[in-house]
Amino acid sequence: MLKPKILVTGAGGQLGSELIPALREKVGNNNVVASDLKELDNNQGPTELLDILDNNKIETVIDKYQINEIYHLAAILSAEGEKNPVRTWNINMDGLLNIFEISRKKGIQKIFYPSSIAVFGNQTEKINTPQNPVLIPETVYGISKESGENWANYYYQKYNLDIRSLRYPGLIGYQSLPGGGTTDYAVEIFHKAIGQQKYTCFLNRDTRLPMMYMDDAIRATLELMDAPKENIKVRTSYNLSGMSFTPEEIYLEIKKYIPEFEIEYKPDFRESIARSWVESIDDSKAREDWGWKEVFNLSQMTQVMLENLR
Ligand code: NAD
Ligand code: AKB
Repeated sequence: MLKPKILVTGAGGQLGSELIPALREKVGNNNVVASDLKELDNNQGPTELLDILDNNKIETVIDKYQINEIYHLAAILSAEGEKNPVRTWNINMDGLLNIFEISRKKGIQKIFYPSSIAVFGNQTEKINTPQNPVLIPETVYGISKESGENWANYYYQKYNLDIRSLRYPGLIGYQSLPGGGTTDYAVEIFHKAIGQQKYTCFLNRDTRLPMMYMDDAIRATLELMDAPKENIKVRTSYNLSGMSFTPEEIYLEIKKYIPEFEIEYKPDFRESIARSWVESIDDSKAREDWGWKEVFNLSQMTQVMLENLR
């Protein structure tokens, strides 16, 4: 096995901003190239301006740094994606196929592809959703993630390309802001609780969604990527579970620390996206195959978020 030389696409987003330091801590600053469409405010290691639709530039960057692992994070998320479905499809799908095809040709050793609970739809079992349920997603983002999972499986079966994937729940962390998703409310609510002490929520009070604290998500990613190849039995994408809660439940948890905090509910188009997803996830395959176990529940996460944001 070569020493990892990692390229991260979409590195300036909510996940990338926290994954980059974790990867650099693990393999060394200079062995992780952070790339994005936008300029990155990052001087701990190499950075590149990289549009994932630009094949030539992807190849140039891979050659320049002798990349052998890719974390392909760049995508348009659920809510933002609905504003321009065709553009979302192009970025999410053409970008992904560019990465898979170039990786195959250049012999990249490992690829991480983040999928999402957005692959689930109204016909999916809502409670304790199994690994292989009916997948008929309602958003273009969900359609692209579900198709991406099948492409990942295809490239593994046909070319033995070692692509590993997680269906992340909504991610919540204090170091970065979310970028156009339906679960964004669960980050915004902390910022508003500390700032204005009042929050207008775009989901209904009782809309329950799977969520995960960022530290758990980063650890899951690193553990999946470190697992021996023969342990990775799911080549579409692993179900992954942390916690599940409603807007009212997280509000009441925050209110324990900030009693004057108030919330009102004004659901918009994101409510129907959230309702099409599921409430809780059965991630027993991830637990069996590579030993996944979450650490953070709602009360632990709330405490850490408030401590750090203050
Ligand atoms: P984000 O929207 O915060 O960041 C995405 C990044 O991609 C942005 O920095 C953006 O500039 C970049 N980007 C967009 N178009 C690009 C292009 N053409 N070329 C290069 N870069 C481009 O998203 P995130 O929350 O950091 O998510 C990262 C990945 O994780 C995505 O694939 C997303 O689907 C997945 N995911 C995230 C969550 C979550 O809750 N954050 C949950 C499930 C899955
Ligand atoms: C979104 O809400 O779109 C993302 C996700 C769950 O994929 N946070």
